[in-house]
Amino acid sequence: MEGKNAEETALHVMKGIESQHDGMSYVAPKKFRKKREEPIDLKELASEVREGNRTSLSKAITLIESSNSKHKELAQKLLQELLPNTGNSIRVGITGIPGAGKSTFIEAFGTMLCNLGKKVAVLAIDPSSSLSGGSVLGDKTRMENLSRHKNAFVRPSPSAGTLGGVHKKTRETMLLCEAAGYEIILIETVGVGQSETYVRGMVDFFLLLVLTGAGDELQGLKKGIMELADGIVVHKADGDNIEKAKKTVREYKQILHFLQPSTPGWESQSLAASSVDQTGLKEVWEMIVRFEKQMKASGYWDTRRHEQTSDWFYSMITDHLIDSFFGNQENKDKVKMLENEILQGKLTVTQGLSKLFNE
Ligand SMILES: Nc1nc2c(ncn2[C@@H]2O[C@H](COP(=O)(O)OP(=O)(O)OP(=O)(O)O)[C@@H](O)[C@H]2O)c(=O)[nH]1
Ligand SMILES: [Mg+2]
Repeated sequence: MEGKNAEETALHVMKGIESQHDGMSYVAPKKFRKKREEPIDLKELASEVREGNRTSLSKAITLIESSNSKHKELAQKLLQELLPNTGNSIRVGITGIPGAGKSTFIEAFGTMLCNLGKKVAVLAIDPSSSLSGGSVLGDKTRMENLSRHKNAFVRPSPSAGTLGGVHKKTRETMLLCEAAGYEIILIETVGVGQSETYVRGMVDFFLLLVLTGAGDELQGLKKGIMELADGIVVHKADGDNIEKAKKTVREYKQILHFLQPSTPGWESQSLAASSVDQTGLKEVWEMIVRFEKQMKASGYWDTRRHEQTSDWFYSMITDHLIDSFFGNQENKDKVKMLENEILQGKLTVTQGLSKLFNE
């Protein structure tokens, strides 16, 4: 509901009375609202986005996030208009378990980059938000300084939808931010489930934040995630934790040596940093710059981006086919019926499939 209102406010001019309260009865404000939709001038909106107007950028993102079919169509036209202005950023994904300090890191790292004169946009993918009502950037307070910086743009994650849907919107939001001149896009994602794979599929550099004392865990669970990372930051390397962090960095270095690199031609690095003490942040940036240089020189930068766009297209085709198949009641009924026959042992699964598609 909240999201919807925000959407309306950003896209329409609301006319009328907010609420009426005469002390005796309360009249729902909606009845009195006459929605007047201001026609959106796409060319104008596009040029404002290109000029880096933040209000217009927010408006454009709201359009992208809208599920209204008219908005969807407009959003795609806007994106098409802006496509020539996209692609000129370094896209960095940042992951780590809850509490690893991702938001705090982005605030400190982003502020440092902004102070270097870079334009930084922060986005988030939060698969849990639609379930728990929480949001990666819901605790926006931690990014208060960064959001106030003139070179920064902080956008909380869309609050609803499947992970697939959120990831699609984040990609398009990223393109809009590029068109608005943002040179570095930081995407925060919680280190659980599928979201890392999604984010790996849309960024150039993938950064994993870990904590000290990971020891045994290194052998098991995290291998998959570690193989997605181009850099591993042992975070909160401050106070009593500094020595332990150095030791953990050495451990990660040894392990990374044996793992498949996430990016061909790049040996994934490990280093220590503290967002509280603001140490190691410059080194993280230098690592990313080195990565960009090497990958552009080898040609892999463009290769990966092309692959990512193709993968995106194919995954959208799959999503579309699934949606249109299950969106059809006749298909749903037939599936249910065949499922029952399968469960009763009358049909094999393969036979059920053949019957479904009349093959
Ligand atoms: N000592 C120390 N504490 C830190 C540092 N960075 C973050 N923290 C603390 O770690 C806690 C978690 O920080 P967040 O930035 O919210 O972590 P997160 O990874 O974004 O968490 P989720 O969004 O819930 O996944 C907070 O209490 C921070 O104050 C750091 O560099 N040093
Ligand atoms: Mg966070």
